[in-house]
Amino acid sequence: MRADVKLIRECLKLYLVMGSTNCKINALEVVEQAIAGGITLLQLREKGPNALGGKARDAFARQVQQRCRQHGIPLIVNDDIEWAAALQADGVHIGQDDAPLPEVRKLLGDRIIGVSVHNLEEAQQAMDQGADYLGIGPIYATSTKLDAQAVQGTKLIHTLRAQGITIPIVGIGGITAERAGAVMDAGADGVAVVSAITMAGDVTLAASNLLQQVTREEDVS
Ligand code: TZP
Ligand code: MG
Repeated sequence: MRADVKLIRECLKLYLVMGSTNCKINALEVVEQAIAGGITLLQLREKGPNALGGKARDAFARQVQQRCRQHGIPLIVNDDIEWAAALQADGVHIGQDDAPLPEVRKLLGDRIIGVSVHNLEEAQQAMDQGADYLGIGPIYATSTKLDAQAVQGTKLIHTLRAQGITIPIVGIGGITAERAGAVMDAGADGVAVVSAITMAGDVTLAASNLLQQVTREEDVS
């Protein structure tokens, strides 16, 4: 059975995207400390120079998965659909240059499929094809993804909501605790971050500060 939309919205609140090369300290320690701080979803994005490959990548993923499972946090794999299937990950996140969504759906069945989109047409298509959520970014300047597209602020999220894109949305790119509120106010269900958590001096505190910002409204209502 496909994951419930409400559940996906909950999971997207504080979405940690990370790989071993994004961390200052041991990556598994980052995972543990981020979980302690309250992350709600984790994407393994093991790419770029010095990224792990082969057996080392598998072993790392299994260790991350074990920690996620222990705490009921779904694990999403970036790009690599076969790897996601082999790991029995909870889902995959694909970009516009990856395999087409209908093909990915065939391979992964009911697992979570997130799609990066950069305009209304891409968003509409992903929604029509049954994406579970949309990733929008970079919202702010980022030095984590070197080939990121132009910074777009929160405008596209506002536009997508105004144009009837109703499925869950997560913003990504340069998001910090100070900026998270603006992303939520634009209509996102959550924020996806790399460096604000992985490079923090206190990973647990950084995650819990972010979580506080994305659950702000719930506290007052
Ligand atoms: N996609 C768009 S921006 C980005 C990705 C993977 C990197 C975000 O990293 P950071 O450190 O949160 O700016
Ligand atoms: Mg990709």
